Amino acid sequence: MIDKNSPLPIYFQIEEQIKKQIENGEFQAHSALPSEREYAEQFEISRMTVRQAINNLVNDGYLYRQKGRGTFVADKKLEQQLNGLTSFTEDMKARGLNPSSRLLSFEIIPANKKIANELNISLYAPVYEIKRIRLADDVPMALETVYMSANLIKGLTEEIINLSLYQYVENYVKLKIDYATQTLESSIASDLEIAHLAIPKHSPILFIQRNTYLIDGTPLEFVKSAYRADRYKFTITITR
Ligand code: 16G
Repeated sequence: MIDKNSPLPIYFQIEEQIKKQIENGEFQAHSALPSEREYAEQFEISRMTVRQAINNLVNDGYLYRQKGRGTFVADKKLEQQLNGLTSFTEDMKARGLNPSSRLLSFEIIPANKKIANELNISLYAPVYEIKRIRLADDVPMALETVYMSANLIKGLTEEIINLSLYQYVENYVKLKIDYATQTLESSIASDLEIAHLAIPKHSPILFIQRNTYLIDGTPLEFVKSAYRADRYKFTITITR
């Protein structure tokens, strides 16, 4: 399975083979990977080469290491299309996963300069600040902070937030959500994110900001989210 005459480097060939074995289910999530020594003996290559392949797969999130125990197969990342304006609830349901939220805080606060600007409301106008952990099949995926004008969306309750914000806005307040602008940046998890997302210290996260607008151009929400980089990848279709 390793072709020593191929122009492809051997570590790359090993990487591709392990990826294939993960994708076709031969290697199940959380099962132990054969040791470096076993790979080295099987393919008659140096342990250094095996280590390079395994390091790359750890860095790419296919494998994870546990001190003193070895290397294991990671959970597959959730692939999220960035082509449509969907809610967390819709995204998870579309995958057959059960969405849920853990509410960290829910307050009405006066808008500071930044929030007033993002929501196009006056300084100190009342806004909801909603901090939630979003979970898929009870696994924490993201920590989300939503800001929404309390004058625009009336009657928000904890029960509603624990279900779906978009559903409430569309089906009960009867406002039409139209489009959003979104930015994605890489970052390192804060202490709060480490604690709530159950990830190791210094973990990378995907930091997303979304500004969502109604059909008449009114800003509906300003959202800051930290997604687990080990569980998420985003794809987008581009045309020309
Ligand atoms: C997604 C959106 C967030 C929105 C939420 C509504 C991103 C980055 N964020 O998490 O802006 O508030 O969905 O979800 O995609 P809900 O309807 O399930 O409450």
